[in-house]
Amino acid sequence: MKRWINCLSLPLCCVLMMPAHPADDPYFISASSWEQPFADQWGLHRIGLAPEKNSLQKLQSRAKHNTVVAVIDTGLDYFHPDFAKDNLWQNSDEVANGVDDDGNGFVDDLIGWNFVESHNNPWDRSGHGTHTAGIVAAAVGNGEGIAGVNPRALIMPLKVINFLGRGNSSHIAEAIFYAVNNGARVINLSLGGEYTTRIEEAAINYAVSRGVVVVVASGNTAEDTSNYGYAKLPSVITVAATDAQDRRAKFSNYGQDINLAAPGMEILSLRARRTDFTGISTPGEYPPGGDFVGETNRYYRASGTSFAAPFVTGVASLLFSAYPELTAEQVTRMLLMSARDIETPGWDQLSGYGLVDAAAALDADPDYYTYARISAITPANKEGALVAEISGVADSSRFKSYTLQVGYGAEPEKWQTIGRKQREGVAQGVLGDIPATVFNRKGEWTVRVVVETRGRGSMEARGTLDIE
Ligand SMILES: [Ca+2]
Ligand SMILES: [Ca+2]
Ligand SMILES: [Ca+2]
Ligand SMILES: [Ca+2]
Repeated sequence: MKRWINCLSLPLCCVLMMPAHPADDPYFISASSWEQPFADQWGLHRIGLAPEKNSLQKLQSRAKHNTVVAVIDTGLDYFHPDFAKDNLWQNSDEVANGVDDDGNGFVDDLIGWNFVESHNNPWDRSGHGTHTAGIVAAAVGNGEGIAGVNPRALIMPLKVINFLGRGNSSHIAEAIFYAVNNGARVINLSLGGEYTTRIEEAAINYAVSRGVVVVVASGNTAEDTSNYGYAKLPSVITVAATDAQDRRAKFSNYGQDINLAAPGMEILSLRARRTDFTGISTPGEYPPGGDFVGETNRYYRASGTSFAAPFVTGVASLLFSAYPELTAEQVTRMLLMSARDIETPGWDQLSGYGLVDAAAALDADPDYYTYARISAITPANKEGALVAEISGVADSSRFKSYTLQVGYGAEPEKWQTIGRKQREGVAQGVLGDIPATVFNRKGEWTVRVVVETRGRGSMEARGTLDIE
């Protein structure tokens, strides 16, 4: 089956001039380089790695250990001037001698693998993989270009997508197995497609069973993720895209599978030599070179959930680099529970638990969780009465109680509590029934579950239904 990359191009809007500052990574503090009305690295700033109060330096200095991050994509321009050799994974058990020294099934796999052409050079001829990798691990404080999220990330480039933006599922599965077996702790999959094959699902299950965090892009077709590739798999972290106002990007896929959101509009990162990948997704209307940035054209701006996922990948790897003893489950909890709530209160279908926050994630309690979700509202007949059966999640490591409430309209001013406080959590299942008689007006109603915790406040989630 075919897969493609999750990017698209968007026109720029208006102009805002900001004063230029001298700095180590010039784009980290500059703005309007392509006449956009926001900072050049706005995405990094919005996830808590900002120039103010040296937050980038303070937070990144907590990363003291290397973390291997597999970027399963179009490859990597590992000679880019803003990509340090120290950030490239090296297979220390392999030498260039035509022999598979470490017996892992790949001859001379010194820095990764090219699954498309079956050789050891994962060079990027499209640019998508280099852009993705740059968000995670562009060199920080080197007087050049941009800053990446985690200066201690080691990028393992695994090339599965060709220069036309196409790849196949067996190569992707092989690359996932390779990543897990060769030390990756985080896998970034900024790839899309309509469904997943058995072999890909097996590969992802293997990665998760081995304690690897798998981060995937939710997709750019503005549709429900239940129809969309890896995004719908329960064991991965599915990432939606936001814009510079912390709103969900219009193209970003949504649904029950969304776990987190991250910046994904007009993201500045590294441009691989001789590449211009936006033209692949928007032929005809795209002027060649229209997304190049900088006098040397070595930087590139692009939009898509492809570039939201690597922010989450970067923060996941930053957590491992700060605390290498963490498990994948703990890292996932820290990411979700520390996310900044956006869109409707609590978990929602557009942004999951919210916008990833590097600063809050680093200080999160690895063992704390509170999950609140409404996954379905179904009419049912119980003991002769019509009810709305509410399914979802109401669970916490510090669980106290939960209640179901209803209100009229999309954003109710008043809430009516249904039944009594429930003293037992629900990991996934029926939260309760609401008698149909409660819905005494036509129109949209909102149902919410509110989980009360011991000492950590409350968490809510909402669902809506139409009464005709
Ligand atoms: Ca080998
Ligand atoms: Ca060798
Ligand atoms: Ca740099
Ligand atoms: Ca929300």
